[in-house]
Amino acid sequence: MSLRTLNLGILAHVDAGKTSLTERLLYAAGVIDAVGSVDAGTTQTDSLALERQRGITIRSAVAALRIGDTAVNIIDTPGHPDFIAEVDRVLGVLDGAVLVVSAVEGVQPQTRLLMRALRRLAVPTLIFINKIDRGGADAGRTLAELARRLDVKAAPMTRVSRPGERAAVAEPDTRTLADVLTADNEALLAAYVADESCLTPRRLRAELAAQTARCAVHPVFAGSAMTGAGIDALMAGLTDLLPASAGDPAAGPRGRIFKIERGPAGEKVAYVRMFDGTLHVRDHPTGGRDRITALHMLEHGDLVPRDRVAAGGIAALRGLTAVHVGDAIGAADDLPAHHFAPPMLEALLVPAHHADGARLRSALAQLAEQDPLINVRADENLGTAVSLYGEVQKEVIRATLAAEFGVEADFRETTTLCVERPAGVGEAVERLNTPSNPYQATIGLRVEPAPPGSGVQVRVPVDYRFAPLYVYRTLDLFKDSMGEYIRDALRAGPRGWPVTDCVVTMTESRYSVADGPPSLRGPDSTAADFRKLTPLVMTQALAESGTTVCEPLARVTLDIPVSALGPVLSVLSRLQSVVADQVVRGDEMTVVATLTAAYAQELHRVLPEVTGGEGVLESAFAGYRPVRGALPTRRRADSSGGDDSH
Ligand SMILES: Nc1nc2c(ncn2[C@@H]2O[C@H](COP(=O)(O)OP(=O)(O)OP(=O)(O)O)[C@@H](O)[C@H]2O)c(=O)[nH]1
Ligand SMILES: [Mg+2]
Repeated sequence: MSLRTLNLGILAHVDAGKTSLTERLLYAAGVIDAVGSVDAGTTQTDSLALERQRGITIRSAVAALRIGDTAVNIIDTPGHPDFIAEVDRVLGVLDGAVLVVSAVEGVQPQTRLLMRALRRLAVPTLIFINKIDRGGADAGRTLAELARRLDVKAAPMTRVSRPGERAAVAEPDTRTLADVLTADNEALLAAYVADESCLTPRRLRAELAAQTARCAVHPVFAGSAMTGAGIDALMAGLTDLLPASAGDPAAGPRGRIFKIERGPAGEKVAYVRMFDGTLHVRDHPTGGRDRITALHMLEHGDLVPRDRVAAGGIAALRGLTAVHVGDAIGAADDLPAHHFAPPMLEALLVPAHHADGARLRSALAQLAEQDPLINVRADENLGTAVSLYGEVQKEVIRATLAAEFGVEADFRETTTLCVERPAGVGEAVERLNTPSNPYQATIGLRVEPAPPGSGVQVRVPVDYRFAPLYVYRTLDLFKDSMGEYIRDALRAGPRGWPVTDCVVTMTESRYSVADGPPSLRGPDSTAADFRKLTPLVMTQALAESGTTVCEPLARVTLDIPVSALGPVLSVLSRLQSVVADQVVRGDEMTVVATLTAAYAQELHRVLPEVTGGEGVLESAFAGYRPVRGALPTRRRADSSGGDDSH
């Protein structure tokens, strides 16, 4: 029997029951003998100590099960908005998803955010209305919310009876299916009108799978992860309605690293999803010197050693010491890097004990492999800045540092993460054997502004005669290394913020050797000369171009009772927001406004107060805008403590 593979993401707002559902599916498929509980800290996928203590998922985790002839890799993701980056990394590796919605809390802002991302990426998605056993559960109301607030075409697959009781059941019921499916399919509608009996259950199911695969429809199941109600129908849906992974095992390897963790001996373990081709133990998949020393695949709850992973599969690879989360294997670079907003906050981390500075930096460097947003700045004197989504993430980082690395550290006050854009063109050069140049290298750099949102582009149009190939071995390696030095140098512009939206071109390059012509004769240039000279030249080029400090903007969508409009508008005006839209629907209304990210935080804080707890806020990144008035300079860590006076 040949197995099909389905890489399935479980996504939802915080506490909707993703981990409990994953656990229930593992149980139903016979992978585990007893259902673990989030509350007791005994589930398969909340395996980190901190996750177990807090009953909240922090990192995405993979589990495997088999339903009939389908091998399912389930990726349980965190629901808290602070950990959205974990979801981001997973989105690009999915064949399908289950979006969980609680029958009690209903559709949340995070649910909308996730659904939009799933639809943007065209990930076929089933919806599971969970917690039908809990008091206050109402599957019908939740279904209506799906249509209204998620704006999706839902195909109800089950009917709930005795909601809100432990004995609640969800039974297959597809009476409305024909209506839903014929709505957008003229041919099917015509056939249906001509002869109702032509829509056999089999034909309906096939049509449903086809419409689900192109995200035209989302089948909606209901049930309870806690009691197991509705789980059979959901499992049947996973295999019949979601498309398995395609891909050619004989093609060139293409894959993506979506998770990195440390193994028991502290070794790096990289999880790859293969799209095409096959990777074997002892392959060098990253082009560098790193080799796969061991390869494990998830089977029936265990990681089993294997000698290869083929298209469609997920494997844990050892030996790839230089990989980062998000890296592509082979030509897999056609994915957008980010599906959600970048973090808009940053805080400085300061060791509680002065002597722990170096240990803190090395611990953070390790965490940064697993979480690329942890931003260990190049300059030691600037301290260690961490990009953040919110307060919970701060607590988690502190607790992880203490528990896993034995380093106590505290966050300084959180600030908005600004960026600097070059204000014009700037050019600088440092030449060999000149008094101002302390290093054995010539480097010229030009920095030019590029369109907002374009990030950093580096060009090194240097030919082999001017690259020290005895140091870098190949011209490509030299160009890659220069790119790295330049990007490093751009991590802090004249005002301390990362420089972005620019093109940097290397305009000159020379090296010296002992027997070279007089002007280039001297001690042999080393990699360190190029690495250390780059930031000096970059600083001069940026001083010439000047930079504009820009702050992140948030676009907020507020759902509020009409009666709260007055107080909400007055808060919005105090927070210098620009109101873009107001729509009234009965006694509810939606207000859309744009404001700086710093104020969006404040709005979040005061919203319950001004709306009697009824307001719901959804906030999205809306680009950067030049800061008006006094320019904020990025804080520097002052490890002697206390003094923040610059
Ligand atoms: N009554 C009832 N409780 C449930 C059900 N599913 C989950 N819960 C409870 O809801 C809480 C959250 O469950 P989790 O499975 O951790 O939710 P999650 O979506 O994984 O949460 P995060 O990963 O932190 O976003 C726990 O207390 C569960 O016991 C359900 O079907 N019925
Ligand atoms: Mg969870």
